[in-house]
Amino acid sequence: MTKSTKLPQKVKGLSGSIVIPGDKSISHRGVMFGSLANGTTEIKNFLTGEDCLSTIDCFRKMGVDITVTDDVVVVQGKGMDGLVEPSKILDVGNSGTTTRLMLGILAGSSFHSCIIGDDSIAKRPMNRVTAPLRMMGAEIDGRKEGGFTPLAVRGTKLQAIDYVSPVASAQVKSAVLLAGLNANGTTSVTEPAKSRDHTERMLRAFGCEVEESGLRVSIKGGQTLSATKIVVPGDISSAAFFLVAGAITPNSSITLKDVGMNPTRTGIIDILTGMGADLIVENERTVNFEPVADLTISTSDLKGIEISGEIIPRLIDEIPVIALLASQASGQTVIKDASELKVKETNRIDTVVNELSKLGVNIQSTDDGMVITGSATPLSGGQVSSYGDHRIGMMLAVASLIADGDLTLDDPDAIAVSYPTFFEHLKELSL
Ligand code: SPQ
Repeated sequence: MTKSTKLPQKVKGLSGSIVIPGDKSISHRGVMFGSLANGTTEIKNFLTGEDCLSTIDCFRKMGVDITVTDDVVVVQGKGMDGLVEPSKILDVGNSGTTTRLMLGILAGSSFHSCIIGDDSIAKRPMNRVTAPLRMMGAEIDGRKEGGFTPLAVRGTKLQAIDYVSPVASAQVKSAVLLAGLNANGTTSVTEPAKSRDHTERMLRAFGCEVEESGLRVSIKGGQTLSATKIVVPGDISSAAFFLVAGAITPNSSITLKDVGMNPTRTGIIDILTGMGADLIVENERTVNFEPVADLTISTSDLKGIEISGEIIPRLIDEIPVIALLASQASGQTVIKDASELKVKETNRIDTVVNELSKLGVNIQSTDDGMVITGSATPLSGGQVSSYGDHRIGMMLAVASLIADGDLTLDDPDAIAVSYPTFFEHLKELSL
């Protein structure tokens, strides 16, 4: 493990183009659904970040033959009843998506399994998933009244539920829908706002019927999945770091290719546009079941904005880098309704406010977000930390491009969770 690294020094500008690596959410789901399908699923442009490799490792432990050749993954599906009891503990590493979606699959399996993760996973609440699964009859045990890893799952026959989720969370929705696939009857989930819908789209690509009506999604139990070919679009959450870098670094114009533009994920595009960024969206197309485009962003004069309500689930993972963006905008940016940030890899309200304050940003935390007062704030150097959170690490690396002093980042390896080639791409674009 690298303890700390010197971040790049202030650059003259950013120029050129990069292809954004595969989407993390879609890569996880490709392996999971491919494992449950009948036949061989091929996944191209798979994200070989550590989180998705954890998913592969867990499904291999349940008897699935999965090969990885560069960024092409081939999954030999076992069918809905074909997973086997793992003789080893399923280690999800740092990945909340692996933990929560897999719980939905394991709850209705015919075997016993145990899940463990790293120190960050041990602090993340799993009761948001285990509670509805228990309503379906699931037998799940864990620390602190069953809500935290390590977790033990005794697979059992499940009953459908009509679940009204208190949070807009794709992980909750997906876990309940996946459990619903194995349950008697039709399972529905209603969310307070729409979360990312990759599960719904991909289940359909695997031949499943998924009904949607407003914020309610339903699935009939007993359906089977048929293997398919998937091309994973670039991850807009990874692209976000370069979108912000291009907007705030003087003398910059960069193109990001093959970026996923699923409307449940494009809140960052709306915010950049609303703040006045010079952003061009080109070559819009659909790859498989997901929209994709090329994005060109150039140095921009930005103004502060309020970010709240239904847009929050559409940009929840981008908030750390949006806070940095806001520090370079004129006026105030207020981020509200984002208390979900507290249960991510770190408490992202605290970690963003701590680290940006160290660099001289005028930023205050609130109960459900933060307030940033910008105006091309000059950033100082110093010692900062990712706290083991990939998105905090990458946000700080983007800050280093415009910082006046040298920045040293503690725990930089966390970045490999979602963007193993991040520093290479940064170097490629730097003038
Ligand atoms: O997988 P993990 O650790 O939960 O990753 C994060 C991230 O920043 O990469 C969140 F910390 O992304 C989640 C995202 O916030 C991935 C995800 C998904 O693939 O379904 C959904 C979102 O979480 P949630 O809790 O809102 O459903």
